Amino acid sequence: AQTINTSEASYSKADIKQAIVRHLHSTLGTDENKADNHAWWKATSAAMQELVLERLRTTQKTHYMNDTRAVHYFSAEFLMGRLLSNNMHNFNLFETADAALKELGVELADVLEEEPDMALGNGGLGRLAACFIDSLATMELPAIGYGIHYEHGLFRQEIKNGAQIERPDSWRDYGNPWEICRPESIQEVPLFGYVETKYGENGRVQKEWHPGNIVKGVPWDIPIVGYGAKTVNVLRLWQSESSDYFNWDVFNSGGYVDAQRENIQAETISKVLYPNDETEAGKELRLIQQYFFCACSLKDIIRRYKRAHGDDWSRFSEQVVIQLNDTHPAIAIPELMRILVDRAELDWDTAWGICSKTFAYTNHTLLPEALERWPVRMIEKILPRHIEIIYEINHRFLTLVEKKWPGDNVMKAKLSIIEESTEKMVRMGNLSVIGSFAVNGVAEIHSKLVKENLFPEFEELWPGKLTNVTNGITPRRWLKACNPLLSELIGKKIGDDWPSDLPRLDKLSEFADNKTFQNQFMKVKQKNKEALAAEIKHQTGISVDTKAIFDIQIKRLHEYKRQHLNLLHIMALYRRLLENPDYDMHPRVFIFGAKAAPGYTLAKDIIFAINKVADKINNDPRVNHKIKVVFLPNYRVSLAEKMIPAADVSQQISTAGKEASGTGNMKLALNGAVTIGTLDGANIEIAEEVGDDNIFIFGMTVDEVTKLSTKGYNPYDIYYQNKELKAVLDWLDSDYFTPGQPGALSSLKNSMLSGGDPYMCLADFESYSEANKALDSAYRDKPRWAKMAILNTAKMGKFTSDRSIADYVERIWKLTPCEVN
Ligand code: 26Q
Repeated sequence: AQTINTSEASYSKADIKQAIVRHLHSTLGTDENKADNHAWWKATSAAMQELVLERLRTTQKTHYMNDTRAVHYFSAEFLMGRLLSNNMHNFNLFETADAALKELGVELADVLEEEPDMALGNGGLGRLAACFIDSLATMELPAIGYGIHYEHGLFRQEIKNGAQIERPDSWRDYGNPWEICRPESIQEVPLFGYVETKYGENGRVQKEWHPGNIVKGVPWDIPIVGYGAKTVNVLRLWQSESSDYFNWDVFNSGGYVDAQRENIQAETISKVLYPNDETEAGKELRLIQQYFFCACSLKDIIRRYKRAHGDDWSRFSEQVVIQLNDTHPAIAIPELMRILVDRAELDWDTAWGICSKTFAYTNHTLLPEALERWPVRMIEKILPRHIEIIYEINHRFLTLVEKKWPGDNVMKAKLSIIEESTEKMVRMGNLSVIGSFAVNGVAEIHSKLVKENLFPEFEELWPGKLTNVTNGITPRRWLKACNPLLSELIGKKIGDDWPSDLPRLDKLSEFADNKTFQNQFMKVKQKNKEALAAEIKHQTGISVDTKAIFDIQIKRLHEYKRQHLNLLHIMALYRRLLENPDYDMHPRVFIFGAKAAPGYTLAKDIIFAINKVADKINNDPRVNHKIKVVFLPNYRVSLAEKMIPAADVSQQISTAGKEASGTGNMKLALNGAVTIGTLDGANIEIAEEVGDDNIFIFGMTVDEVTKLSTKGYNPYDIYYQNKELKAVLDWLDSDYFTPGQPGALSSLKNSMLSGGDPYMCLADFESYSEANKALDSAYRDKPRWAKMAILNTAKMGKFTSDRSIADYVERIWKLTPCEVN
């Protein structure tokens, strides 16, 4: 029997069987005959968790004994997905568990399907956090993730008559076998109230915040198992609860009913994840969420630091680095200042010295509508002491600006943390840059634009502070676990070390022209396509031809990502086929997965349009089944794991300059999909790795987009020039796709004409159409396509999140690994 490579925690097949059955009996109170798949899942998870917790204890002891410097990854989102299969792979117990369950008459694959996704994130930013904590544990780096224990993760999407319906996500309804509640580490968080100014003996001004409410933060720990299961770190998620003792005062003074009302409020804080990917909503509860988890996490960090160093703050920033995942946790900066100045009674300069050596900030967007700004009035009400501290930080910063650019008030207005609009606003991006020792973008082009367009003056003020760390993905989840057939084939060819050393995949390059290997590689792809075809049939009832090109666009629905450009092209192909039934194209299945923010009307209209066009095309015998269009509902991590291995083509078609990085592009290429994409985000670096022959690049560059906007872009020029495009857009105004409802798709047309086509779909259409033709003929040349697909897998070494983490460690965090034995 197979055993794992850690000494203390080791299971044979017989051990696993025994442990699973033991949990069926004594944890779940059932037995082998009564158990359904859900019970088997719970028992199997509980059996794995025994090993996980063993390694967790060892890791924590080791970190404590070595008093290690650690990174604290602050993120409002962790999009973890399912954990059982990954934990098994990390312990090298997947095959053993599979065999053990078989002997019990149970299919592991069915058991894995029982696990609900942990969908505590919107998309790229949340999934990046999940990949990063996977790499941190794998690389044996001391690290902890801090976030929010949302009761409801990202909404579940249903499609009714083509339109998106949101339903609540209840990932914990039947319990979560991985999380551990830690009541001994509960924290209290003050909110609202007022600030009292006191004068000490030495004339020192003392500020005391009298909160109007105190809420409790209850920590839940999710163990994060590294590959090989040596280090097990934790993800600590805070759940809000009302703080009974505080409300006793109100209770005793006769405010019983009001006290009850406060209690309801407290529990609301961690109730639900905001689904507004890439838009700044400005809601009070969102700010409270952000402060809540930052305050809990900082107290937790300080408690741990004090245990080792007492009241000596001088070593704090040597031991603690806090990475801010976008500006969502930026309120942690004034919160740490408050603790140091008001509580520890350090002088401002000492406190600021510590604070500004502790934080580092990652920017994930240039879109103006996504840059967080909070009304001063709102912060004043919820966090009355923090607004004072923010003003003080700003005052001292503007003194520095005055020294650098004397008399330049335009510069001051631009760099100020406070935006002096009618409604004064706090700019969280500026606060984050000022309060951090390092700032990074997430792909080369994005970081360049952060330096040149978003924060050029900060670059002048603090040369070297702004830098780049290109994103990455964990190959454990995004190849080994999700694509077992390809993983096995790769293993046979180049050995089994690639999951923790992804650049080794380059060894596959020498077989890219090898007929046998090409056949094996494409046979795996074919099998994966058959599995996805079955899933499509099951989910939607649509039959697809698995010999067709599987063309996949999976990501949040947003205009800048241009799902509607993809749709325009599909409609153009459809027209070509109607006009000429012999139109020469390889059959193609266009597959979409996307959630729209519930309040983003046009995004929802695009989902509706995709579904309506799909209905029409899929049921039109005249197109001879050359095109099928599939919208798979409820796109999420576990669905991505089924779609990605089956992709021939990866659609990465954002307007140049708008997609900070993208990470789905990396996952698809790693699994042998060929990209059709713009020179945007990480696509540029993917193109550099695979070479121009193995990717289909189209459209305007960032510079060309800028030039066209400056010159003045008029979509009508293109509309009247391109007959096909005009016909396709006009089609949207008819009732062809929505019988009896003319105009049901008009909002889409309007956005691209009278709306000014803000993301320049029409400008890139022709180039996109040509790239698609090139792709189509490449696919028909079987050896050529096989070579391209192989090279896409082979050349993805750079995009392992292990490399991203190594970059952070070397350039920002300065951590050393801590071996756990
Ligand atoms: C902000 C305010 C209020 C409510 C919600 C939000 C909010 C939530 C999520 C704003 C933005 C997000 C998520 C952003 C995101 O996922 N950005 C993506 O980050 C990826 C990882 O770096 C990049 O690859 C993508 O290019 C970028 O779009």
